[in-house]
Parts: sequence; C-alpha cells; structure tokens
Amino acid sequence: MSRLVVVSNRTADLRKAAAGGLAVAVKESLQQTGGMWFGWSGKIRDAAPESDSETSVRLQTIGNIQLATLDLNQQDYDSYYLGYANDVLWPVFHYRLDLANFDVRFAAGYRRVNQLFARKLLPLLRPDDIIWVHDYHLIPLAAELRAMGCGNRIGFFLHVPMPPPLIMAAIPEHEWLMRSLFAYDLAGFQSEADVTHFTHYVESEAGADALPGAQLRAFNRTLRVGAYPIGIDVDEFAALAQDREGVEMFDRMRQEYSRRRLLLGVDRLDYSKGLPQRVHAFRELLANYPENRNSATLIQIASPSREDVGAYDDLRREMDSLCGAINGDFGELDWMPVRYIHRNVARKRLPGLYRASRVALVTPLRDGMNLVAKEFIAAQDPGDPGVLVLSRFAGAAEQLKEALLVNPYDTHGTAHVIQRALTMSIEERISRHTALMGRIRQFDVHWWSSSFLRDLLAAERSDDREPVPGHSADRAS
Ligand code: GDG
Repeated sequence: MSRLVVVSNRTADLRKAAAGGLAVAVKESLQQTGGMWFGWSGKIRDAAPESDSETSVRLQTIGNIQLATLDLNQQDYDSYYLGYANDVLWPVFHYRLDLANFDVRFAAGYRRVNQLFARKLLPLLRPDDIIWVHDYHLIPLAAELRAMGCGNRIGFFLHVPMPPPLIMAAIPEHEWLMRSLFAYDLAGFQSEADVTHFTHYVESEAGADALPGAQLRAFNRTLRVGAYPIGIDVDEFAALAQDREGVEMFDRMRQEYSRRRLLLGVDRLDYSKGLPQRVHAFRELLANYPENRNSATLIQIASPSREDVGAYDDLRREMDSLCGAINGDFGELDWMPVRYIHRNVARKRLPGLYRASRVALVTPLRDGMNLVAKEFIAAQDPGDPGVLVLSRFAGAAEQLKEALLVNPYDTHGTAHVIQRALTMSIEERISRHTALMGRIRQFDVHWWSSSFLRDLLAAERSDDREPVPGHSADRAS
C-alpha cells in the first residue's frame, strides 16, 4: 500500500493535544493511516540568511507517524511566515484587503521557502508515496516539486476560504499562485462556495474550461476540484466529555453557574473570528433583554495566536477594553457578564465546558469551516442539548443548517437570535441537535480524509509532468 506523506507549514507536537484546526484534524487523520508528516519545526535557526546549506531535516518516529521537520532562518520566517502567509494570504483569503501588506519581499520569501520545502522533501519520497499538501502557506509546493522531477500523486487542501475572483485579484502574484494549483492532481476546498469561487476565477482569468468529473482544464493541465468539508472525530470528542477531567469540568461549571445561563466562545484570538462584534452583540443582549442581567454569562476563551503580527496586538487591546467596559457598565458585586480568558485551555477541559453551556457563539466574520461548532455539538447531552449560534460566513453554515444562523455584522439581529437561543424549548433544542449530530457524524474527520484520498487516487493524471510555467526549472533554463 502507498505511504501517505502529509506536508503542512508546521507539524504538531504528537505528544501534546493540538490547538488550531489544521493540527487537530491532520493529526487525527494521520494517526489512522500512519505515514510521514513533513513541515517546519517552529524553530528559527541562526544562519546566513542566503544559504540553506545547514538546514537539515530531523526525523523522529512517534507511533505510526514519522515526523520530518526543518528549521527556518530569521529572514525566511519574517518574509514567508509573518509576511506572505500571515500579512497577505490570511487577510486576503478572509476578505480583509484593508489589513494586507503587499510588500514584494514577502512574495520572494514565500517562493524561497516553498522551494526549500520541495528540495528537502524530495529525497525523502518513495515513488509510490501519495503526497497531501495543506493550506495557503504551501500553494506553490507541487509546482516546485514537479519542477524538480517529482511524478507522485499530489493533492492540496485549502483550510481557509477561497475568496471571490475580484478579491483574489488584489494579490499582485494572484496569477502565479492560482496557476501553481494546476500542478496538483486534486485541489480540495471546505465548501461548495469555495469551489465556485475558484472555478469562477480560473474561468474568468485563465479561460479555463469545466470538464465532466469535477475537472478544470487550464494552463495545458487538468485539475480535479471538490468540496471536502472537514470534520472532527465525533466519538473521540464525545468520549473526552465522559473522561474524568471532562466530567469534573462539567460539574464545576454547572455548580458555579447553577443560577446562570452560560454562553461560550472558544477561538484563537484572530480578527477573522469576529470577537469584538460578538461582545457588542452580547452587550446589546443585556441592554435589550434585561432579564439576562445578573443571569447570562459569556465565557470567551481566546487562545493566543500569531502574537508577532501587528493586527493581532490591536485586536488584543480592543478585546481587553470591550470586555472591561461591559463588566464595568453591567457587572454586579456577585456577577460579571463576561469572563474573558486570553490563554490556552487544556483540550481535555473543552468538552465539559461545551456541555455546561446553554449557547455556543461561533460567529466568525469569515471562516473556512470552524471546528468549534462541530465540537460543541458533539459534546452536548442529547437529552438536554445547548444551542449553536453560527455565523452564516463560516464554512460550517453550509452543512449545519439546523443551527441558528446569524450575520455577525448585524449586532441587533445577532442579539435577537441569542435571545431566541436562550429561550428555545427543549423539544426544539433536541430536534435541532439530533439533526446536527447526524450530520457531523456522517461527515466526520475520517470521512474527510478518506474521501479526499479516494478522489486523489482516482483523479486522472495531468497529461504532462512538465514544470508549471513560472517555477524553478523554467526560471533556471
Ligand atoms: C483553520 C481554519 C478550519 C481553540 N482554542 C483552544 C483550542 N482550540 C481548538 C478548538 C478547535 C481548533 O482549536 C480551532 O479550530 P477552528 O476550525 O475553529 O479554526 P482555525 O484554527 O482557524 O483553523 C478553520 C480549520 O483550519 C480546519 O480546517 O475549520 O476555518 O481557519 O479544535 O477546539 N484548543 C485548546 N485550547 C484552546 O484554548 N486545547
């Protein structure tokens, strides 16, 4: 049987619980199949910035997974990771052109690190390995590998949203980036909306033809595309809720908040997650529906993320001030409306916390999928489940229609829907939860990886293995 080789910007620490959607899902799917996980170690090495002569790949085997990691130098970290990935692709793919910084040095660093990854990965590959590349950090990786002669099957999955063509076109290198995707055999997206955006982009910008079998033909190549909404390991997560720590957490929260109704948000502290808008909506709930005063409490966990990026610092200050103001304006000696925790919470505690909450607020401004929505559903007591309030701009909204969908920009409307969630009858809660649970069980993380890999194996190979124009080999010639 072929070996699976997963490539992502960073590998996860396999001995610790992962925080962050990609790490959680990739780890769970790779543990099922075994294989190799290749990526950045997370470390920055001191070295002459121009050479990668000392970069060596570290190999480590843990269970059925071989981890292959390399360090980055400071210049590459600054331009590839902080620059192009976090200051160009992340904001643009989340529709935030206002936050993007199109510094040309970033694009050069991005290309350099993708070439570095390709050079270091190639000698580790066996001819029948199946390669699965993850996310926006590594869009040109297959094109670089092909330019070095790699003929393996290579699939790509985008965890973040694919923006509409005119937003994509704001990236100065958009043509190069999107053309690179045609070096893959399969490009997977989170939702049908993402597939549509990509298809419209290549049709309008590159005159692509849509072929039968979910294929696109452009740049002399054929690429299969599809939506593979990522899921969670439902059984594992539900079991975690029954673990000692899960039960203890649940009991503690239920005791502490016995007289109060708990609302919960769990997110990385990221501007795509709509945290200030959520706090504004909660404030409006207290203002417009006074029965919630002294009664509803919002616990917002915002785990630290990308603290080296400026926009995240601004967000942190904004959240500190919004939460302080709401507690100052509405709090009582024995009630604080918002408990804002800017720390990472142990994964084992999350299920108990989800289960003790009456309402989950999952209200990103834009999100590829959002796994918290699915974790919340999985952790509920089916006989007395909580209600999911979900942004229509999360990829998850395409699947989770029985959640209460909101527009997070509409503060008034969101507050109204939260009130509806808080007052929903048990019959309606159970009926919605049963439907949602069925859906996340059917489309769980194992479905996600097996359907992606099945389609990657079945994808018709592009007729040529030639380098995609614009990548190493033809630049060198
Ligand atoms: C990207 C896309 C897509 C969060 N805080 C803590 C913690 N978490 C865990 C959650 C969940 C994961 O991190 C977050 O997953 P999301 O899906 O919400 O978001 P991103 O990190 O932005 O991930 C996203 C995902 O990739 C997968 O494709 O869904 O759209 O943006 O598992 O539970 N875990 C712990 N402590 C925390 O404080 N232990």
